[in-house]
Amino acid sequence: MKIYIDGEFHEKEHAKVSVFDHGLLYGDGVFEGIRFYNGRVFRLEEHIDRLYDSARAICLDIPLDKPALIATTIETIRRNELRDGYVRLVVTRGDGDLGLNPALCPKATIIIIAAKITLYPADNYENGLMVVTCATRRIPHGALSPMVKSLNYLNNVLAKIEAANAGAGEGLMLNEQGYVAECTGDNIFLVKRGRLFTPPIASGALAGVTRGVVFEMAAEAGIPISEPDVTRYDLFTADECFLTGTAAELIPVVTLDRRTIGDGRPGPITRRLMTRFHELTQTTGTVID
Ligand code: PXG
Repeated sequence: MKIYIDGEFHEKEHAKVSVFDHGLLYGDGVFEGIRFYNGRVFRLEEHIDRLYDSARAICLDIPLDKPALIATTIETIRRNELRDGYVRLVVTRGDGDLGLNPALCPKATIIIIAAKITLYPADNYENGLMVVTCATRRIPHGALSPMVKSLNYLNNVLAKIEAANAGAGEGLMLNEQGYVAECTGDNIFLVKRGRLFTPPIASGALAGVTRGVVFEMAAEAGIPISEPDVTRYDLFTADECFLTGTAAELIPVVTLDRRTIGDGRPGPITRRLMTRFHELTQTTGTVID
């Protein structure tokens, strides 16, 4: 395994950063998770754009420009001789001292890891996932923008623990007002009477790249899609429900808080979008070699 850190490639056992890196000390940094399929990186530029937006929002200068970071990401995948997998980009505030002042960190650290990905079990795609509502709320805009894909994932981690303790595959996170925001690492959609709905970004949902692909697929298929405030009532009474994310792709949800959604089976619109998504991942994206 060849891991990129600040201009050099290291074997896994030598790929290390300082204990004074503010990514470790304060969760001060941003990241992206990107998939590549069949020798092509899926939606690479959208992920890179989101990474630079996340960095801008936390006053972090990424010491490479976008074309250079794109080239380095592709080079990392190439050096690992992978055609299908997952690439993680991490940009931390860099090496500093024990104070939280980021001005004492002269240069951001860039880390790129390309790896194979462990997926949700196939059964979840065929028969659907169980989701439970978590007591842990999504971070409010006034504390840290939920738009920023930052290294502060502790509230999502705690929500994930709640979901796992309840025996569920994912946890639903509400915002401070009690509206549905998203899951711990995925966006959420519902289908009602042939229409698609997903919470607005203002709800606290991350502007997921996969979420954006669903909007494109819905337009292409002539399925109406909108972003109203969503409540648990809307999910309990939905015909279909699914999650979207780079890791999960599109995955059907069949129960929320152990209550059956629709007929308890992955629905026809969900299945149709899953099929189209797989076509897109296999045939589009930035070619690796
Ligand atoms: N919400 C949150 C909070 C996320 O972290 C998504 C939604 C979906 O966004 P994308 O752009 O991926 O469609 C995410 C993304 C992991 C992992 O290792 C998590 C994500 C992406 C890749 C890997 O758990 N989260």
